Amino acid sequence: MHGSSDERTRTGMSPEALKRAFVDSMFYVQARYWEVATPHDLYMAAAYTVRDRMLERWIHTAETYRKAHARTVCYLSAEYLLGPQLGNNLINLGIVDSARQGARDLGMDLQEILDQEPEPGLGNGGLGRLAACYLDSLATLSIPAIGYGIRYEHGIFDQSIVDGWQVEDCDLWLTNGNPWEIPRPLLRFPVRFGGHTEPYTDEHGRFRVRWVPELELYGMAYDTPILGFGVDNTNLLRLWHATAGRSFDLQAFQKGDYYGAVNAKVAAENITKVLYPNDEPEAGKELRLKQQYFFVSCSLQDMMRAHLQQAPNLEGFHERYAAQLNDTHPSIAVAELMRLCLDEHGMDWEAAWEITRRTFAYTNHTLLPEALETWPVELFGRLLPRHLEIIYEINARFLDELRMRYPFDPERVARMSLIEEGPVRRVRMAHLATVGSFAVNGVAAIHSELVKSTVMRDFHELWPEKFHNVTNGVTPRRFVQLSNPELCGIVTDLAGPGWVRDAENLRTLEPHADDAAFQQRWQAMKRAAKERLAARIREATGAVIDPQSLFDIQVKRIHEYKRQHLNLLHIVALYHRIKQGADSDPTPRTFVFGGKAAPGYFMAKLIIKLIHSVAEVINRDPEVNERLRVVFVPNFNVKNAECIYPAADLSEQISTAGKEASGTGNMKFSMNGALTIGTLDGANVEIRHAVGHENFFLFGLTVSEVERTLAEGYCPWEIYRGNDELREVIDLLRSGLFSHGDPDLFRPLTDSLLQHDPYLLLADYPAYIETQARAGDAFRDVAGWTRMSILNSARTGCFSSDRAIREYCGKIWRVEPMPVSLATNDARVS
Ligand code: Z57
Repeated sequence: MHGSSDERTRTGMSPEALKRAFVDSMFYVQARYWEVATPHDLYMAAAYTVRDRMLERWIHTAETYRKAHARTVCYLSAEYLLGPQLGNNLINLGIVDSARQGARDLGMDLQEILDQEPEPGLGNGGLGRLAACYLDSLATLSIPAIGYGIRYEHGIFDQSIVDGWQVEDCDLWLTNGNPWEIPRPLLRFPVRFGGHTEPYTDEHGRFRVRWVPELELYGMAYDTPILGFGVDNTNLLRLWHATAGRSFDLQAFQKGDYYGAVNAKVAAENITKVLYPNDEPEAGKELRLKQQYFFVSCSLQDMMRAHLQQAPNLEGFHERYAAQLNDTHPSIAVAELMRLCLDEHGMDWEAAWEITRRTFAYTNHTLLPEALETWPVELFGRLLPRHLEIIYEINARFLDELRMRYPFDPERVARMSLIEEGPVRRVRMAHLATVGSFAVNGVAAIHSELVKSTVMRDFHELWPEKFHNVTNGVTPRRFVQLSNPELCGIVTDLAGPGWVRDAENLRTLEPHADDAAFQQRWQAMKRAAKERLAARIREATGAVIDPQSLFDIQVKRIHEYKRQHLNLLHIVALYHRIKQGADSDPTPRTFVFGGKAAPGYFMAKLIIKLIHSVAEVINRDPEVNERLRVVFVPNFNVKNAECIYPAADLSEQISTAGKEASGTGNMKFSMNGALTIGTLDGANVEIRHAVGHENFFLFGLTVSEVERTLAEGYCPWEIYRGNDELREVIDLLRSGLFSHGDPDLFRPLTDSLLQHDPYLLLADYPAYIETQARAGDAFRDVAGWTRMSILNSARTGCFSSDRAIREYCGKIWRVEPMPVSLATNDARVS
């Protein structure tokens, strides 16, 4: 009802209204009464209270978009690393204070309630978290958008540490119920696998193909509302859950093979069981391809259904939708949209291809050759015979074009083919995505240039206008406002609350960088965050760290190219100097590590063991541990991350130049006032440019120097021989000092460094050590450091995901905001 006061509205936002709704939810949703309610019950009641307020916005948003036939962005991603929802939803609704007050009135602590929430970890690392930041910004910018993905029953594994080794435990995020999702049992689409194809002639005498699948299952939708910040727009995240069909296995059922059918049912439901835990994937897992096709097919069918509710045919499909492929994981969509148009909707090839090519855009997130997805033709054809045919046809037409264009260059034509020829023929998914899209983008300026000059070079020469850059971004709602309340308070006092929507307003900090009183407030902010992290680390590991020391932090997936072991070489060098009584960096430091290793990645797991082994020796040694501490935060996830970024003084972004596509943790750190020690890689380049070269600790080879070094026959052994300290450090690792006398434990790591060193740690070692020393010195100049810290926050507003989404909207999607206002909503219930 218009004009109804907040007190009378069922979904009011005052502490009184929230309390009443909370008590109601406790009773009617949780079916609990006060005396027996567990902390988890309190969380659930709070979540349902908040959800009610989201639902009215969500329904109104859906109605507004539908009535306007709004052009809609569909973000297709196999991963969404959302992190806990309750705190973020309170922020985006603007009711944190109300909720805190309401909780207090009822004798509860809001933080304790927030801590109850398990983390929806439906992603591995950067790519999945990026998708989550983009959902936040799409809603905040009032862009009609749907996120499509997979409702994994088990997200990324929980990491625990036993004797210094990573142990994986199954993630159980759904076991206590998920209050944020709405199951849609009636919103189901069939998805087929296997079998064969048959030609036939349709009623118009046209040649057609029929796919006779072996297996049919269903995808069922689970919907999660995604609030915008400070707007009423609330978008949809639709995740698909696999269930068996009624006659689960056509073959088995006809034969009356009941147990065979039961097996098929189990196999069907396995598709959405678990997230593959590799950040840069190992290839060739059949179930992984099934997952990809499964969610893509459901999503495209859903888009078509919605489109055909409002349009007579599919002609305008690409005007209604822009579908973004988040890496190649959903790139089978190109073949699936063709199949749906051709086989299910009777279109001819040219019309289907026109729609397909104008619907998709593709984001590349890596140049690592081992991470570029390809599928063996044999496996592909067995699972998706019709799609393989379609891909062959796309390829045949594409290669004809290429031969016309490059008649004397058959090698180029072979390089560009969708099929890699060789002992095992493979489908190249990046080529499929590029040929089937109207735009291709990289995720940082340097990365986009490398995409054009290396992996996609031939394609860039053919279609230069197709290639773009959109530098990644991160949401300031979660990674500043929610994670760092003190910083939020400082900026809000200067700039007003609007900066959270317009992060460029962080610039209002800049004129205060040298103001003594302001610097004190800034230091108090850092200090509070460091104390929170210290308390959490103590709780999680028992380790005691000193908030006065320089917090030098590297948190990210463990990978050789990210060079956590370069960081370790520096730590061991500092240790070695102290033990030798040599003059050494007098700045007390706490080195913090965190990150998961892919379960099958031996070297990454050995790096985790080495971190713990070095920590054990250093932290126990009274001669050293006043100046150095080393800790590993187990189970790095969004929840832990929120506590870590604000506490950092120094952010380690030390990948080999050319290997990290962008990085996004680098942005979260510098927004929170950490200085970066980093290479000219990924978004580091742009961060350094934005904050000013004098406020960034740069070291290391550039991309072209890396290339040259490798081309000239890089010999790490010679660097080892020529650098006394480096040699002593590596010899210490090989001495058994860090492995209870076992000289072999870390041999795979040291051997790799001395023999090949593919990520050039030794080449970058001297510069890294020297730059670390400068950082240590700079930290002792408190005013100077504080100034640099303030300038890092002040100048990194451009790394807001709002900026990134604006660029996608303008350059790639050509979609406009459609603001939604609840004030005009008649459906609101009193
Ligand atoms: C992933 O997290 C990233 C790339 C991949 O190819 C896969 Br698979 C997973 C990361 C990059 O490594 C980061 O550099 C980048 O910031 C992030 O994706 C988001 O673009």
